[in-house]
Amino acid sequence: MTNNKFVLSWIEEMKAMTQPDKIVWIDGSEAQAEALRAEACSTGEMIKLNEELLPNCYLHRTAVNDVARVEGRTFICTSKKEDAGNINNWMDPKECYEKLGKLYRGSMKGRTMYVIPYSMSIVGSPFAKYGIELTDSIYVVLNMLIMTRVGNDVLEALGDSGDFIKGLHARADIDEENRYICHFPEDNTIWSVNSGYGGNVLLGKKCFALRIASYIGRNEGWMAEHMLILGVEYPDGETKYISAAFPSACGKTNLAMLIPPEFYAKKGYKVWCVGDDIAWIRVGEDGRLWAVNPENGFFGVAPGTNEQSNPNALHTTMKDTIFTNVVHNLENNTVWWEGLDKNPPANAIDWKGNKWDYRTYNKADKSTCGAHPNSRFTAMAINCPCISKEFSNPAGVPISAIVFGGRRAKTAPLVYQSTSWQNGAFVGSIMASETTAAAAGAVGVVRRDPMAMRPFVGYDMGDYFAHWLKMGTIIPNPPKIFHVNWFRTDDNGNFIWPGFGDNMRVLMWILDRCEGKVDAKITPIGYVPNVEDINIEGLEGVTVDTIKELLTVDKASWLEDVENIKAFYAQVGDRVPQAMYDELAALEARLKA
Ligand code: GTP
Ligand code: SPV
Ligand code: MN
Repeated sequence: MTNNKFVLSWIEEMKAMTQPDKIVWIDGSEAQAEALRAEACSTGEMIKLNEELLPNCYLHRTAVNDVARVEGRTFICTSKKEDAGNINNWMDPKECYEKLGKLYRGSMKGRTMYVIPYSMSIVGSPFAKYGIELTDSIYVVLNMLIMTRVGNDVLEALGDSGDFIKGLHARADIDEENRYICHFPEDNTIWSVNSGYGGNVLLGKKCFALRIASYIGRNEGWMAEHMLILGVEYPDGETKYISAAFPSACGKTNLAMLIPPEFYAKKGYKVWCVGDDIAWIRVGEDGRLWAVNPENGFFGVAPGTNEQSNPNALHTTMKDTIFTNVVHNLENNTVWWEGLDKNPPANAIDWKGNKWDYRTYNKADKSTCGAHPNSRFTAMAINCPCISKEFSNPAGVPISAIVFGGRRAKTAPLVYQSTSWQNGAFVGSIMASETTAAAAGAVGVVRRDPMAMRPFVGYDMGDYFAHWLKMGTIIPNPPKIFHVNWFRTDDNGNFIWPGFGDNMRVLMWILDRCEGKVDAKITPIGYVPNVEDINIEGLEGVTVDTIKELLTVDKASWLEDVENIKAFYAQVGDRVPQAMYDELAALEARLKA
């Protein structure tokens, strides 16, 4: 496969520790993938779905205790604790290697170790970074084949170099008490053990493309962000690109694939998806920021995905897809999840593998769901009806606007614009959002989630803020920075803004602002639209008064937020840049004026 001595000696070392019966190199061929699918079906690890209705689609169920990322068990192992910072969990690298070494020892006895050479971004492109994941899970292999670019060409591109990310994953006993997701940014190494779930085990994704890449990007002068990338094509054919950072399960996939409301569609506007979760961003030769999506597929939230909310995502999953923890519809051997349609199958198996009677479903009690709230689909980007023609462009796309957003029932207005790059970085740093089922733990609790990166920064959060500020000084022509909130609720807890495709109405205000085509009102938090500038043509139930309500900036609740931000900055610690404190003080002063 390769003569690369860095690769071979590392694999020998990992083999000696985990003791697999055999080693299989993944070459990226369809024949090998097909054989692995067949093997996974023969052991029950995967279930083949209806070939006519869902060609080449499979269902997988994880262990009941293993359904989401585990932030409490995720560690950044730098030699100095302060380099990981206060927001991350830290373990001494030596101690961590020893501790996990014991868990890995002999864990692959009787099993096969798969060697997955993969690339984040187009193989051979200037943006590309390579990794090798060793795993004893066929499910991981098949997911990585969709989510990344896998195969021999990666080994060829790597050549004799030792510049690759060494990922080791072992299922071991899927023991929650001994589950660890550990990153060694100084060694380009990731060790994951005792999980079989998504972000814990598809090591190219959060572990590499965000945690390790953010560390590399800080050292090299670029950014790895938890952002979607989309293009808005105007009737004259010109396309403008937006990247947006929302926390997990807060709407990136949905926004990235949105269908324009009829008002815009009729005029010839189109929206194209470049990426739905991760962006690697650099300063281009023209002085603008350029972004690529380093992934090759989507690991998207299933519940709530339907013909109305996100038809593009739904159509993407109609072939070549792996579904995880959704309902198995035994009537026609397909899948179902809450919010797919109003016809739950009568004869069905729930995500835990038990017979499921939809009549027992009670919206208020998540434990009665047929699909897990964090059930997901793994689907190929090229199967997406609205995939951008720039998806595979190694140069990426130029970014006109950066958008931050969270899930806030109150406080944050529908949209506002920062007043400068520095102020925009501050707006990102004070982001907050209600927690979701994407990570283990309580759901619906507001927490600060700077730039939607709280779980994903591979170094000190204060240094990360400083990196954002520094980027501002090296981008001659920076994008404008905005903040949105689709999730404001009324007194009954209902979302006020219709969201989904109608979010385009807000994107158009944002793009108009970038071109200086529309005025705005200055408030203590930044620029807010004049009410009449959010287009509501054809929107049922939304009036100018609704928009007015969505755009209100309530000083009292913002002042409460300021206190919360102060506490959060104190928690981040002494590396929070002075400029962020200056921005915070200025915000407080404006709110009190
Ligand atoms: P990760 O893959 O976890 O990083 O999440 P994501 O940000 O891609 O989230 P996704 O787009 O899958 O959205 C998750 C949830 O948010 C789903 O339940 C959606 O139905 C809901 N959602 C997305 N967009 C909107 C919106 O505009 N309004 C409302 N009310 N809900 C939305
Ligand atoms: C997220 O939680 O932000 C995800 C899903 O995108 S996972 O890959 O599991 O992290
Ligand atoms: Mn994500």
